[in-house]
Amino acid sequence: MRIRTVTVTPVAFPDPALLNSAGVHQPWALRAIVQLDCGDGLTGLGETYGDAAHLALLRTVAPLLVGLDPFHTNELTRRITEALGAADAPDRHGLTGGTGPEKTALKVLSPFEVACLDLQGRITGRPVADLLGGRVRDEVPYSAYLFYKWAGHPGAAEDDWGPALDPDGIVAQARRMVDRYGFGSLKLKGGVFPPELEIEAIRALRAAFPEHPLRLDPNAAWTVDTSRAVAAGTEGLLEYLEDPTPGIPGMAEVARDAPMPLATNMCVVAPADLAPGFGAGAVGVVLADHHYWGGLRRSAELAAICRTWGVGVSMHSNSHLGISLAAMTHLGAALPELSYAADTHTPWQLGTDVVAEPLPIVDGAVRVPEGPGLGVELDPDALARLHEDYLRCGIRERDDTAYRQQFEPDFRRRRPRW
Ligand code: GKR
Ligand code: MG
Repeated sequence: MRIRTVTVTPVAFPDPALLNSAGVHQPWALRAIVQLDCGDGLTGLGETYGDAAHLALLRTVAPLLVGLDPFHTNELTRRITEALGAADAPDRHGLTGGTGPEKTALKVLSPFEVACLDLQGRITGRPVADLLGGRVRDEVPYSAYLFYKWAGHPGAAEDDWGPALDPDGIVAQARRMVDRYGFGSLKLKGGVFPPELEIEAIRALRAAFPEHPLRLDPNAAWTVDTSRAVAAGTEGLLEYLEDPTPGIPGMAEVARDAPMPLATNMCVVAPADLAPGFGAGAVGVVLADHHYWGGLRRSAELAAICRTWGVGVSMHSNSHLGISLAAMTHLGAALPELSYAADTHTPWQLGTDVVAEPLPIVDGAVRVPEGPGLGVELDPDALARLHEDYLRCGIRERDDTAYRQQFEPDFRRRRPRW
């Protein structure tokens, strides 16, 4: 069984005006869909970022994978890392930390590794979770991902979720997320308003949802001193505080007397960060993300390293579609170390997807598919439509800062800001 064709298709899907420390989400989010075709109706699926520089690297390596045995992921890795050499494709938004050739190669590897695992599952008739050591849970819990947001994109109609610009708006958004999807924990994307206002929102969430674990993630918008003050001011309210301040040294300073663990998807984001980050005691939780940790098996390795260091594991997400949700769910099912509900942007995609039957979120969790591979099928018409949207939307790179500056020319991305 060999890979005969490799297809990389950029897609775009509507994204609401969600605010963060970098700016605001553009009207379209980009992804790339990878298909590895082995003939005989066997196609493996992967999903990754769709930004132009990343897409160019995916396209550079794609032809080199023809002829590869989908079970030989070591050879897959060798071909990709050799071909990329010192290539680097930094993200403009910086919301997943620094970059470099190692992280870039792992980002490029990821969707192909996932697609190989999907193929392996389809060939052997086993779900991907089985290829990762077998499920330790039948359902993977996800948390509601709350965002401050504008009512709609400027110049467009108000979207289905409406505005959320104060504690009442955030509580209303949370109520709707919990009613609709049954989420059992809540994460607020902060770094948008001065920290006192975000603490108020956390207090309002606590009052409205006394039993729900809460998290706050300002994406490194605060100085060490501000982070310390917020950590002290939210004592007893948060299960973790995520990336309050930039960099390992700053995080380590905050962690020293924070009453809750600090979590990260910004300062420990590549293998080279593990020893310095853990050695400095900078984080108590890593948000694994298979999209930049090199795929599902390497994310499982990351979780094992976290276990060795006594560091907890959660899961990070950016705007994504149903192939990624399926991959995250199989990974989450097979990770004994997953100690927190995973993040997902799924509700913000408003039902748009490239898979025929997206996995539903019920009672705050996704049931692990029983079928072979990832357990989701591509909808070719939807793929074609979303590719057309990509061609038409004019966006080729995620840039939350530049988009926000179109409406607030004085807006600057500053980390830290407060
Ligand atoms: O979607 O705006 C967003 C988030 O801020 C995302 O880009 C972050 O990478 O979800 C992420 C996080 O936890 O930092
Ligand atoms: Mg984060």
